[in-house]
Amino acid sequence: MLFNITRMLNFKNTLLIVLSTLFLNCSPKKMENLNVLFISVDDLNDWVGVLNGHHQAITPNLDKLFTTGGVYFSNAHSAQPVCAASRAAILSGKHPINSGWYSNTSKMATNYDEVMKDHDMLPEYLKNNGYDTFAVGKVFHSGESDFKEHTNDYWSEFAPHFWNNMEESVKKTGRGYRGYMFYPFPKDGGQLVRAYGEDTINNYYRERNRFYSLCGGPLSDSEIPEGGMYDEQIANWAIDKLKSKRANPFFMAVGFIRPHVPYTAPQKYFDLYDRDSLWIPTVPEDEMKDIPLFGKAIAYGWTPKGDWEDVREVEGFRRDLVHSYLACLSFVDGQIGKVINALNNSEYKDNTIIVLWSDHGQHLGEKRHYRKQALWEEATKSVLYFKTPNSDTSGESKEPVSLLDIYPTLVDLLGESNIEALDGKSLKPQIDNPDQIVNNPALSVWEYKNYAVRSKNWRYIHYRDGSEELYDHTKDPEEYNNLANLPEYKKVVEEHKKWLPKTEALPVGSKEWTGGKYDRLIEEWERDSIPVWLN
Ligand SMILES: [Ca+2]
Ligand SMILES: [Ca+2]
Repeated sequence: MLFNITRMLNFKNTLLIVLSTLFLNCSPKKMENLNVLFISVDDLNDWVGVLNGHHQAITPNLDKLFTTGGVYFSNAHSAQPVCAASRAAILSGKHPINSGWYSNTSKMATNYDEVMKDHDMLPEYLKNNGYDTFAVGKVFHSGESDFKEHTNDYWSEFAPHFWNNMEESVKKTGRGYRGYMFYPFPKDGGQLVRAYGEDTINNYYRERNRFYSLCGGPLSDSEIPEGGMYDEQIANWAIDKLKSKRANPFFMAVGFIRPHVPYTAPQKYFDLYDRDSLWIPTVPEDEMKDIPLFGKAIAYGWTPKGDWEDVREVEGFRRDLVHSYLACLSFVDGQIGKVINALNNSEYKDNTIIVLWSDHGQHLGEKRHYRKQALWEEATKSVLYFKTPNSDTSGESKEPVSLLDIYPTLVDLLGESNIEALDGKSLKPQIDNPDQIVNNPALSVWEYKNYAVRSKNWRYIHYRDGSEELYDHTKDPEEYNNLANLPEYKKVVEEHKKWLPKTEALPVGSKEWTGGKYDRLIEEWERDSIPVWLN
């Protein structure tokens, strides 16, 4: 009897071994057990020391990270230069032209299954491959998810929204601006509140809640939430996680919120700079003369008289904004430094991939425009950095790349090749050799059917009314001179036109295109007159 049982067990074991061998042979290659530290920074443009967008920027932690191993991409561009759509593109791996997830994202969830049918969101993909996945801060636009039904498919654990427990005194200055995650506002609400007065702001806010968020200033200790700035709390949560022992590899998304407007940070970061000697980006007097009407409508912005005009009318406002943005940058650089130091002091130091990205850039008055939401260099250009323990190359890749490439790159670095469903391309060739030539321009879209194609040396813009811009980055990195209508550049325009999409998804939730805010603004200008400052 005993003999028989042993024989049966042996048979069962043999069967199991045969079956599992068969199974292993059929299954894809096992993912490498590397951890991933996935850091995002909201609205960070190239005013990072090593990227040289502003020569006075103080960002020692980012500079050190970018220049001591790994590859930074100095020509990386957002698929759609606004928070929610850019992040949805990065995390889904789908370009807005294929998902329909453009700037109006309230309906994004309605075609989720259609967009995601062949694949998972990045954290979900890793979770399904044995990873512990963590999120803290602004990863998707709303934090851990913009798709509430799917949140638990993405994350093993996500941090609480620290801003939910905001003190009344901190709430008071912001007047209900969007998500509380962007608080605190400056003491009296900011420069536009001062300029227009409380009543105007409160009345106007009902229609246009982005009105007064364009502001900045230092915060004293009493104006900062009790647990610290939200980015400090985000860094602390991530640092705690890095101290824990894990059986599984982890993917940790750490989403910093500054330097998003309002540009506020603790006073000490403002004190790093001499306000009066700061370089302010040059805007030529005739800058807008060669910009098509559609571009002018985009430049107009959100405030009552238009961002540029409102900023110009308040004494010292533009200098305040530049100073405040730089202070926010140094502040968030400090938080990033803390997390990187924690990683380097942890047991995960040598088996963790670091990815760092911003969702798009930021205008500080260039093209008479502020914030993002445009197709010029300042808006689409982002920050992107990869470091992997499997490669000891380091340096700068100057090839144009898209933030859409993040998902396929990570999958590739982890040893998988199943990336057909994704719209981006793996950047592993450039990570292995930063001098690798790729010749694959980045395509950005702003709202529906307005495109920028960024090749190595050119930016070509094509608005949905057919008007165009072309800039030669070898001679004109500030994009002052639009060459699109000059006959000698016809060939360059034609070459870049080939990269425009042949088809594009309608904005999700719409059955036909009936025009948008810019079309209506242009109609209004054609009826009355265009603001003088845009001529
Ligand atoms: Ca953003
Ligand atoms: Ca110009």
